[in-house]
Amino acid sequence: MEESKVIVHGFWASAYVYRVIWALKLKGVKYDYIEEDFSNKSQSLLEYNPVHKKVPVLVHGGRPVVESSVILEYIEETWSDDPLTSLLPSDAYERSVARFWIDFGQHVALGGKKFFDGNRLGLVDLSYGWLAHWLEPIQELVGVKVLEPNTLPRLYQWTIDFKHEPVIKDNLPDSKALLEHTTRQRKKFTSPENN
Ligand SMILES: N[C@@H](CCC(=O)N[C@@H](CS)C(=O)NCC(=O)O)C(=O)O
Repeated sequence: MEESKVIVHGFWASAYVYRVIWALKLKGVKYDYIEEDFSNKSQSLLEYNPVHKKVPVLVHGGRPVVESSVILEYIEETWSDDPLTSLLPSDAYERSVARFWIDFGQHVALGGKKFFDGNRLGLVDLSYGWLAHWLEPIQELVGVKVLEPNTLPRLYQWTIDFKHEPVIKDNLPDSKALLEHTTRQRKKFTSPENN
């Protein structure tokens, strides 16, 4: 195994996987991608992530890293030479604030900034990235819009700015396919066999 080879095991509709893809692209790290079939997971996925058996898995030089938030930190620490591609603030206190928000899970406080850490995308933005694309099909399916310019203007604007960034725009699953996938998932979870 080549020491620096990077492989991502993913699934096309997974927002967790896209976090990792966006971080690698922002860092300019080349990687191979392996699409997983959940009904027939690859032997390597089962070996690399025996506890959860989930994607994303990042394999670097033959060693697996699992859990998207852990992978994001690993990417940030491993490809740290160029300060222009850093995804966390340089100041330790600011980093702790960024990590608080990554951990917090739900919030709308962006202050006056375009992205969570100012004008450039960082790990906090990538963590919330699912809101910008994966919430749409959910809203469409349930017929309720929670993220609207008049209800959550800052967060709404953030989703626009986020999806406008080239790395993000070029790396998103197709909206129509995602809606179909979400519809299938909903049917599966609400079918009587699951209750
Ligand atoms: N906490 C995990 C969640 C990953 C996750 O839920 N992955 C889903 C795809 S979105 C998966 O691999 N599902 C396959 C399965 O449940 O069998 C992370 O952040 O990486």
